[in-house]
Amino acid sequence: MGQQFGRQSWAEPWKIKMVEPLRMLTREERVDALQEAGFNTFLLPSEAVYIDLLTDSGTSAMSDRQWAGMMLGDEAYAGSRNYYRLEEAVREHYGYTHIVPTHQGRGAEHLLSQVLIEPGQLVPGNMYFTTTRLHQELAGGSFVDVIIDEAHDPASLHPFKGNVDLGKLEDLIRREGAARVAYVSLAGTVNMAGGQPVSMENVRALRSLCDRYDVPLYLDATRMVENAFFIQEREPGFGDWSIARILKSFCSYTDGAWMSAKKDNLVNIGGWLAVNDPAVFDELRNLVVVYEGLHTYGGLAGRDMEAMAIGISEAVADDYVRARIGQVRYLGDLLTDWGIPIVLPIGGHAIFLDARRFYDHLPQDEFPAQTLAAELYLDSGVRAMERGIASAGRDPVTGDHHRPRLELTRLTIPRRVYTQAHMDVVAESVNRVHEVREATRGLRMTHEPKYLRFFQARFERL
Ligand code: PM9
Repeated sequence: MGQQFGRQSWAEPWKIKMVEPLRMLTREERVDALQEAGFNTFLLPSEAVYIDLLTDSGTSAMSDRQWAGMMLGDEAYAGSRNYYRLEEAVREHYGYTHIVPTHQGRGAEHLLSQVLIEPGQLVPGNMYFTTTRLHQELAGGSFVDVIIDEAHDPASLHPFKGNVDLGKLEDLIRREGAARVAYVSLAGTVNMAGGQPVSMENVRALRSLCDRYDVPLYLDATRMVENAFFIQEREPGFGDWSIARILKSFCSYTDGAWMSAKKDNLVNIGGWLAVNDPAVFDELRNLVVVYEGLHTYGGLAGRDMEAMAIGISEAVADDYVRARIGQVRYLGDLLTDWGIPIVLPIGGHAIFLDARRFYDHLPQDEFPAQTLAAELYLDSGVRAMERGIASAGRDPVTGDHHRPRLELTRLTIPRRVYTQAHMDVVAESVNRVHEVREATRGLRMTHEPKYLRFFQARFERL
């Protein structure tokens, strides 16, 4: 009893109004389904999955307000009122002047890369992301990693492992010349590092450095709300700031942002680009009509933009963000207590299992993280995602595998979808797979697509 004093639990600031039944296949059925899917969890039909932790992208539960908003869709081809609502919501919460809707994040990445990058230019950033880097490369650019070294160490407890190493960036600019740098590509939080945040101090210093060399600074705002939570929690001086205030203040140091609204903005589909420079906006607004749709819908229905506008303001509520990250931590704390190796500190959207330490007998070429995702599915029907050598792809110049230091399997928590009891079931499954780890064999890739191979690659058991 005594231990209960001083304890302060979080609870979701919502209750459940509608449910979707889940079904669990038998082990024999799962063996067949995984074989059919070539040991790639992306190729499993969702009906063969019990608890789906593949991604937090487009998998959120919308609120009753968002569903009501869907009925207010203005499906006019041009000038839908929902576009103006979206514009207003982005201006209010992210603070940028000009907004272009896109069908999802990579649509925005495509347009921004085409507009900002000249062939041969460099794009330094705080760790690569799969689709972001590919669009930078397709536009003729080369990504250069300038994140702090601690980000590549799963055990480092640095509170802001997403920070840019300003020394590395300045050396690059001096060595190559500022004209060769298209822009700095900053993500908050950093997905591939384990959902790790960037501090306000770092973005401020980055802004001054970029100003000194006249280099633009653009933000991947996909999980920036979650980044704001870590600033509030960890950075001196921000404890009594609201998430909304931190978010807007952070964005004010950047020239613009791209967004996969399928994450922080709590919708099943959607994205946007937002910039302050009218000349860049003009080019983006012109290009969007080629690839996405008219500049007032960008590939979305009016109802999608309405749901997004509502999601943007729901997502910055302090109690929502606290419960969101509280749930991720609940799962991570269970696993840590049981001695399972995960990326620390626990990040914003997922628990990243450290597959290198989990399967320390498997070399990286035998895809330990892919193997772990497959084993978890076999054990319990829980679906996870590989974030290691398969996701990293190949160097476009040498053709060799990129070999990231981080070889991770991601248990990604959709927003407002699963309960604490689901987290218990997931943790128990990870523990069972961990107990038999020494007898587990790795995988061999049998089919390798050219772009973003992790989505559609096939594997077989060695
Ligand atoms: N992220 C994820 O599961 C979706 C598919 S995996 C490629 O983590 C960032 C930081 C992302 C992201 C997608 C995108 C692309 C950009 N930046 O999926 O095109 O995490 O909406 O966004 C996924 P879209």
